[in-house]
Amino acid sequence: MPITPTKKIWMDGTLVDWDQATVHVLSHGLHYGTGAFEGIRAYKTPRGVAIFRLREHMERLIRSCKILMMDVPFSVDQLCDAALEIVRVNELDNGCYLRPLVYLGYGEMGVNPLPAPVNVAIAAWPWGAYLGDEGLEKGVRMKISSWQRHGVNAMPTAAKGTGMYLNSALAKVEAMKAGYDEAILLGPDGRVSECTGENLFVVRDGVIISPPPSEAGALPGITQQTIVKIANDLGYEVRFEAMIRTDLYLADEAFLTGTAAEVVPISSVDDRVVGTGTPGPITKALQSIYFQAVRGERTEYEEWLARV
Ligand code: PPE
Repeated sequence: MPITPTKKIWMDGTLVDWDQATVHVLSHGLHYGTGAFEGIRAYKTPRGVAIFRLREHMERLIRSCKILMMDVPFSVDQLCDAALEIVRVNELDNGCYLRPLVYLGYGEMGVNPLPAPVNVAIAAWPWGAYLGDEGLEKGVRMKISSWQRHGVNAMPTAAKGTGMYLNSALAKVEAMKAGYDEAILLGPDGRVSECTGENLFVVRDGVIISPPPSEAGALPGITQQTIVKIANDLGYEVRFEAMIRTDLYLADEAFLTGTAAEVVPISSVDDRVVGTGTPGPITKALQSIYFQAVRGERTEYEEWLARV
């Protein structure tokens, strides 16, 4: 998806012009994937633009960096302030996607990451529906990938590490080239893990189920947690439970969740139609409340919004 340039990018504490926000080609992160990132969305609300679950995202970024032993020279508060500032100075009043990135910079070569400088950047730009407007509305066609999600001792799946996305990119390309919208990855034990940039849920007999992130080797999703809260508030039973691919084929409903993707119905998995093949009632209810929450139309979820 193309990037729409905005005016400024926050880099290590200063605002840099969009076109000047460059790094040296010998930056460590470019060679070895040594970095961690976040994806955050801000939405237009009746009381101005607000960033959704900002603090939770910045806290996860710091946790990712702890796992990867990168000392971030900024606090969660400073990162949150920087994110608010970048939305403000770029006048992104209609909402945007934010991309905080911690990466090992220029000055050291060789795999040992410890001596390399830790750099931080936050960019923001308007970004449309990640899996398309039609996907949001009608659902997406999924394919189980022949690529396996990392085992938890191959890659730290609780971290949103930049290099880990090679695995996602391979799965995404395979699925797209085969004519599908998105891939579902299984872990080394054959259980369902997650998608290339989203967590996954199924609905069966009125119960909402998602693979438990630690066991499934999936990123603990903030949207996943958001959906759990909304579903509980609606009175649904939600379980974190391991699942296998046929659980997807036999689900009444299925959907995926992620900050970029938002809440997207799944219409089929490996050409097996899920439910009726159109978004089911529970998926639609959760999706609609999610959009109301991010857009500041639900007072009970106000605390999730950081006003710019
Ligand atoms: N799993 C993966 C692998 C993942 O990348 C994401 C977010 C999630 C689950 C959902 O997490 P959360 O956003 O906290 O609900 N993927 C981000 C990056 C997407 C991209 O293409 O870049 C995102 O959604 O911003």
